[in-house]
Amino acid sequence: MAERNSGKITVWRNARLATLAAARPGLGEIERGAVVADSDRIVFAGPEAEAVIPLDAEIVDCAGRWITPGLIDCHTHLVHAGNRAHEFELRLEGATYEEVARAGGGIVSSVRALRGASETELVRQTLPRLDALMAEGVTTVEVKSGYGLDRENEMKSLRAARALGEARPVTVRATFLGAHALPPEADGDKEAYIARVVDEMLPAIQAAGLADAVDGFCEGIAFSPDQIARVFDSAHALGLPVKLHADQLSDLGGAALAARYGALSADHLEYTSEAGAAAMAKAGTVAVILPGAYYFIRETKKPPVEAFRRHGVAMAVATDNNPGTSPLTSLLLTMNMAATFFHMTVEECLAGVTRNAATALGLQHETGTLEAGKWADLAIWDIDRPAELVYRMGFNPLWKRVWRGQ
Ligand code: DI6
Ligand code: FE
Repeated sequence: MAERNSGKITVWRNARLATLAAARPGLGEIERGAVVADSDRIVFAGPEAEAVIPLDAEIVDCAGRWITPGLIDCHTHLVHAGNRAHEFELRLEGATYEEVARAGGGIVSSVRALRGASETELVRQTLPRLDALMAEGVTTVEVKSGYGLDRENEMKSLRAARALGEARPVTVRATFLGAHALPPEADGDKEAYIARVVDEMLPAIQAAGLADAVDGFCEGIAFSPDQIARVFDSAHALGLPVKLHADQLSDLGGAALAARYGALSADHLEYTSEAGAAAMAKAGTVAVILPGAYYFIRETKKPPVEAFRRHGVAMAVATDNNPGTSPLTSLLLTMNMAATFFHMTVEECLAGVTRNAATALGLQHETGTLEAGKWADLAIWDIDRPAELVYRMGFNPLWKRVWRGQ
């Protein structure tokens, strides 16, 4: 902290804190608490009686409201064009997600729409979704590519993701998901497409500084563990961390594959085995639970939350916002689903959209808890107890959102 420019001091006082600090039990609750920020960083979060408050500080009286860390949506496909309401109607008539995908709908129809949209148009269509997340206290959001599926359009998607962070006061982490689906022009040749991901797309994206991580979709309808391993090998060679859509529709050993590569996270995980959970625990790979997709495709197999607990795997919770399987832009509702469907506790849900979500993005030293040294990313809520954030459905009690002290 020696390097810090001492700037504007802001104090949020007369508050109750859920710090989510790992060293404290439970939610790390502090009654009569205060948060002090110097410019964009927290310098104190604790009992108000212990806070050092300079005379010229800006004071915000929170009148007993609760402060949590700003929320983090650590898995989204927020940048996409158009929507798939028509496909939804087909599914209501009985078609399954896999049937729609095999019949040329699904992800590929979103690829056509994205290729037809300019970067400006993509940003324009995405901002309302980002605004909906931010209105519920989101201060960090991960955004994947994966609807471009060629170099030019994947780079356009990632530039659009970066542009979101310029257009709004929010931290954006961009993830390259070239290995998401096979584009129509690949004519069924997955090997040749993976070679393009590795030889053409990844190096260009890395050179342009457009990606913070690399993701893949390991699934029968997408790519095999061997194909994903090739993508991960080159990601690592370029110094990029990896994540994986693993075991969503079947168990191909995706969780263990992610763990083998020291992945930041493995996501979905409905079909993950006990061995997969154990491997993730050993690697410190975060389990990202995505109840929106589970709900929307009417999955019945639940992720092995109990095994994750037993093995000590950190769990995050995210919207998976995407046009095909999770057109969801509420992290509060997502927590309610995680609790109701998967029996995650209030503490697990809240840690899942703060501390553990930060770890799933490699940002655990910057955000995700109310602790000195972290960015001053706060959500201030008009509630009497933190459980209300998980309990309600379709109600937003956010009072103020603070991103990097503002
Ligand atoms: N798993 C999903 O649920 C989404 N992508 C993925 O890898 C689906 C994306 C889509 O259908 O557009
Ligand atoms: Fe996803």
